Formats: sequence, C-alpha cells, structure tokens
Amino acid sequence: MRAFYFDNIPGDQRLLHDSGNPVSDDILKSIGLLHWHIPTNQQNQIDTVAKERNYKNRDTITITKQGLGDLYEAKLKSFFEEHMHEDEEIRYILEGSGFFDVREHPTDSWIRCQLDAGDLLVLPAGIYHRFTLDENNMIKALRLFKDEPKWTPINRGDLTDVNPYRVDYLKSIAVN
Ligand code: KMT
Ligand code: NI
Repeated sequence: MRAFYFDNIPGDQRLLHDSGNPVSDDILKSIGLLHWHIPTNQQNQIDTVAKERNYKNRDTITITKQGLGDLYEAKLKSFFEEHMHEDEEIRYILEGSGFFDVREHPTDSWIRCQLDAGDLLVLPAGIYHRFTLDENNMIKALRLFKDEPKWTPINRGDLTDVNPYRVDYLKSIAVN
C-alpha cells in the first residue's frame, strides 16, 4: 500500500491526485490506521490476522458496473461522501485496485491510500474517510467483521462530530 497527500485539485476522483508528498507509516499509525500486505496466494495468513483480531465473519464485495448493476452510480457516489462508521472497516483486496482517502488529524488533510491485490487495511471506528475506484474501474475485496456488519455510513456533519464513536476515536489517537 502506498500513501500520499491528496493534491486537492478538482477533477476526476479516479485519477491518482498525488501531491508528490508521501505519508510515512508513523503518520498512518498516529491516526490509527493498520495495514499489511499478504500475497493473495497466502490467504491462510488472513485467517491468522482474523483470529488474532477476533474477526469472525466475512463476505466478498465486487465493485464493477456488472457486479453492482443498477446500484453502481449511487454506490460509488455514497462511497465517496466523507463518512465514518461505528466499527472498524476492514478490507482485503483480492483483485483490482482503488483508493481509500482518510483524514489526517489534526490537519484535516486528505491522505490517499492506494490499494492493490494483497493489501489489507483496517480503518478504525470513527475515522473520517471515503473510497473511490481508480481508472481500472474494478475492485474485489474481502470485508471482515466481528459480529454484525455495521457498515451504515454516517456522513460528516456537526452531529457526527459529537458521535460517541468519533469522540472515542479522537481520544484514542490523542498524544498523552
Ligand atoms: C465502504 O464502506 O466505503 C466500502 O465498502 C468501500 C468499498 S470496499 C473496497
Ligand atoms: Ni466507509
């Protein structure tokens, strides 16, 4: 996984938008992001991580025009609205590629995470983020979750800023 600051230049969200400024692992860690690379022919290692982190369930999502049918445009639009969840968002990329943009704290800068097959990303509950396909227009990912999937996106706004999961997230990344 490669991470860099988003260039904030208006235009097609599927383009790279690389500002030329890379983001270090320490910065990713400081906002609670976890990531691993597990080659797709070694998926038993996914089971190990899932066991360690208590991810009991999983399913597969394929984001293509074919895979999503009539929902395609609406789904892509909602994935790219800035939002948070009340649980971790865990994605293992099986095929294709895409971008997860996450908000740095406290700068509020967008960090673009470029994911390819074999990348495993854990976004903590409460982090503001968004997702887009890239120009390949195809991603197939494993979604892991603890119990019930809590994937309802909660879009950013004044009320979301005081959501208990958001408040807990900010506490969890605060430097003591
Ligand atoms: C989400 O919740 O934003 C997503 O599931 C994005 C697509 S998963 C590659
Ligand atoms: Ni999300």
